[in-house]
Amino acid sequence: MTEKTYAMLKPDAVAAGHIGEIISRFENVGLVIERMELATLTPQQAAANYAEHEGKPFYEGLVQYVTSGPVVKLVLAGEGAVAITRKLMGATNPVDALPGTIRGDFGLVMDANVIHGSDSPESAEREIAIFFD
Ligand code: IDP
Ligand code: MG
Repeated sequence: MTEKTYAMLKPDAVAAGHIGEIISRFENVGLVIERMELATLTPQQAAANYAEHEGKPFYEGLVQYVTSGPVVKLVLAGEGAVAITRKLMGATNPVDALPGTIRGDFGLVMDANVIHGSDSPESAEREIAIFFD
């Protein structure tokens, strides 16, 4: 069965006008865009997506950030979609993300790190259910 992952261009990427450039990278490697929607997350959706981080010092700021403006929600499909997407994204902190990765090329600070991607097939299934019918 073809693997699916959930990816999301965060508000800083959308505000900066980088939707096309970022989505091209997924298309370039052959991932298929199965679902795509521009929307502003509800606090409930943000909290559900980041439930594992509740209570951490950055949690409140993270929920504020991801609900601060429109995001692009994506379901990407293809062999190894979860790992390939994480590889294209780069390290969580743009300071550590290599040039050529999405966070390395479009991000500067951890507080606005451009993109989210599921970290496992199980997370992907859970996250797709949060964001798509
Ligand atoms: P990931 O997005 O690479 O999977 P996680 O550790 O799951 O990284 O963290 C989720 C998100 O929380 C990050 O993408 C980032 O937006 C935010 N975040 C994580 N750690 C910090 C931090 O120390 N300061 C500010 N934001 C953070
Ligand atoms: Mg994560």
